Amino acid sequence: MDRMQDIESSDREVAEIIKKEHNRTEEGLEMIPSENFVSKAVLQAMGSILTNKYSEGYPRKRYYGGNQFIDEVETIAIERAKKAFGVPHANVQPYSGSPANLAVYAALCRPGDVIMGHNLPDGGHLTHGWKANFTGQVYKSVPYHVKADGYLDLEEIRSLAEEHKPVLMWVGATAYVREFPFEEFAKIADDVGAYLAADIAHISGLVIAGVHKSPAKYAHIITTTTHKTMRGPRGGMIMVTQKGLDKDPELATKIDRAIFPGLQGGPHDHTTAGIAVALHEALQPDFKEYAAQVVKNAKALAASLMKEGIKLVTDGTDNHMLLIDLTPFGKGHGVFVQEALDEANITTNKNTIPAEPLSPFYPSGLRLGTPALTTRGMKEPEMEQIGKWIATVIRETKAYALPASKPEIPGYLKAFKEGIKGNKTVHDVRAQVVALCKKFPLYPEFDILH
Ligand code: DSN
Repeated sequence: MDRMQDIESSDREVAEIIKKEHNRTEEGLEMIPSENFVSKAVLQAMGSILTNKYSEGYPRKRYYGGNQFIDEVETIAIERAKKAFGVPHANVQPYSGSPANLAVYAALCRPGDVIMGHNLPDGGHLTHGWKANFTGQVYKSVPYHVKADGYLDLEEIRSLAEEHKPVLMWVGATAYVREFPFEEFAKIADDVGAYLAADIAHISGLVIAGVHKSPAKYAHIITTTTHKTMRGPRGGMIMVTQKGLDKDPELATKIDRAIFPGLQGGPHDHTTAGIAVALHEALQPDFKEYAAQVVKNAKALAASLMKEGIKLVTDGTDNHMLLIDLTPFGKGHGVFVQEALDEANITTNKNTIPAEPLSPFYPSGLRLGTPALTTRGMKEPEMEQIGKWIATVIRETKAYALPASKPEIPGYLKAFKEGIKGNKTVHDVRAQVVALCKKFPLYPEFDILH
């Protein structure tokens, strides 16, 4: 596949950057739980001429001519989304997860309405009402939390909902490692008359494959990105469930209008094609195996890390993700570990933990996951080894501690980065990581670049 020939001759600078990123992904372990590697078929759809078209509106109701084939591709994507999630209505036009969530507000809430969502430092998402986000400023946001053990605090959620009577409640998060109790959320939302929106961005691939409970019976609306466990292009979708239509027969129309003309202009038709291809892949039997392996791998990685004495929030995982509690190494230690793992070609992200003792900027945890490694074909034996490497690198950071005085932090981190760059143990891990990655090539046809 000579995907890069033209760009190589026409724009060497950008071609070189893509080549460097390709090398980084081939030779490293991509463990950010919201990332994945798409198939060549999805890449081809994304790189297709469908990027050239304008198609404001919806199938057979467009504001531009020449949309007969765009109608076909959007209709296929919609039908596949409905089948994959068992819902009567799907909108595949949101540019990504955040715009999808904003459309839910635009459809259901007025400025000043009460909304409830999972608190950001407890693992929630910006668009679920965080104070620095538009949704925390325009609506009256009442955040709910997880308990000290890392599990959702359903008692608190019920009591806040009864007290504040939200118009809209979110269930879903970006750093929650246990199964979402959709049924319990639905009981609370129904009791207070709220709409329940399930943001399943992280777990949508697991839901399609049946390895995580589906919210379709419990929520009124489901939003998702398409590029995490679903393994499609970067994009978003909003689904309206039968329960949603029973509560409000106009709900599908409200959602569609909120996306267009409410928030967006022309949909990205090449992305729509990529989403259609990814949904087709996700509906195949081998995707079930893939998703089941993602979870098995996460559990194997959790076991390996815990055997090495590393503390995990909730002592394990039900899904694709793990959250390491680094407080035994010091508050804010996630900063050091993310950097040290980068040096070992293991890509993760620092993250807050429940009852975070410091801040989202200097968090005390590390978030990691298995979707991308599983796409490469790695299984339990590799997870056990990777757990040992991660624990080794974490231990190499134990002499470092964030200075109590904030102005001293940047200088200290600079010195740390230099120190870790020269660390022999971390470099030994990197050499072993590269050797492992060579056994699981990703896009070998891109060798044209080398
Ligand atoms: N950035 C996403 C994640 O990493 O979970 C959330 O939007």
